[in-house]
Amino acid sequence: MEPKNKRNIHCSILQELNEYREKDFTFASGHILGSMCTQPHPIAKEAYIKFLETNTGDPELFPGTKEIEFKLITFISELLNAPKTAIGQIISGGTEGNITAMWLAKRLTGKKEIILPESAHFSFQKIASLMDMKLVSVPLNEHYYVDITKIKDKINENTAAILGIAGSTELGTIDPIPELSEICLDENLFFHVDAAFGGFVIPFLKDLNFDVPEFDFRLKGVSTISLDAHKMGYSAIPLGTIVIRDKKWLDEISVESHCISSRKQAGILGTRSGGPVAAAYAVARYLGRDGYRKVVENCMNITKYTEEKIMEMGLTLVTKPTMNVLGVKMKNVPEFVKKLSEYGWKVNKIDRLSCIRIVIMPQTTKKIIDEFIPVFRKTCEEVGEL
Ligand code: 0PR
Repeated sequence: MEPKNKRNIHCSILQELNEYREKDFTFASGHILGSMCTQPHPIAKEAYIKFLETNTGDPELFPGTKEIEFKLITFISELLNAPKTAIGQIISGGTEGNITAMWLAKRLTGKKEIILPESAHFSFQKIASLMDMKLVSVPLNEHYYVDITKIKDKINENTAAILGIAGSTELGTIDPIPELSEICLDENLFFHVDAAFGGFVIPFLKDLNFDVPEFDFRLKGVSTISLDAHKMGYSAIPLGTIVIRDKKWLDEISVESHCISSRKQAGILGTRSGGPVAAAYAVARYLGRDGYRKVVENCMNITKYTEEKIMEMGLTLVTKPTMNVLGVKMKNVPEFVKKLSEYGWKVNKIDRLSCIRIVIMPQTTKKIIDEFIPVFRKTCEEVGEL
């Protein structure tokens, strides 16, 4: 039993935490409509708490957690059709995925230039700064994915890697990964696919017969793929993964570890919570491929519905949605977003494209969209968008 004075402190701390939490937006309200993260599936929450104290950085203490990690990596590797030679790593998310891939590319090639689409996630700017690498940007075509005809001109003797994006941050578009893979095979270049968002979408769009390109290890030129369970994997933050085509490459980003049970430690992080690992594994076990397919099908149906409602209003999209991301053109993005926020709804600003981003995540229902659309219209009228 807690002593009485401690019980009072306990209550007042929880009260204080509640007050802070009330300032936050919640996924449960449905009013977060621009984020690429999600309300975790209920089983994720149970699993997370159960594994709160575990550390996947110390497998001697937590061999059970390590086994779960292995099973999660196996699930992801199968999803990506990884070869037997491949190895997966649990990481914190898409930023670490990109950093790890470029670290590997730099170590394997000894070179420093990254050829990347204009739509690359801003984590590449961190990479340039952290690892003293040079970003060589390639423009997009009219469909808002990389203009494949502009890639070859950029390749030179300093090229360390090419990046392809399978589900862009801004619009959810997919670069021509098969063509990029061919170029990388021909030129013997390292090819990283950033599927942080799209990795849990594209395989299921394929199952649902959507016309989307191949993006995984069946393409022989693909070297690494990163994919986040805390985005469309319906799980809790932080949980990303990176799968590497050849396990031997891991030596390039491993160090000797003298004070923990495993001889070597690979990658960036040391101590890592097993909570998110258990959460992502529980969701993957619970949903399986069929469950994820249904989630994606539902998100795509609601995306279509939202698109229709937006078009009926007389607004235009930047491009037809490839996946569950909509870019809606606005004349004055900051003013619109500010006003909408005052009404309690959140979408994201994409200044570069003069649009707002709406992402239809697993918790977004048709009912939420029906509540949102009248507020959206009113806001547009008030700020002069309509
Ligand atoms: N690669 C791609 C294609 C991404 O879209 C993102 C994040 C990353 C890498 C980096 O992932 P981490 O943030 O997990 O390291 N894209 C989202 C974005 O910038 C991240 C995000 C998620 C932002 C939820 C806001 C939010 O509420 O929009």
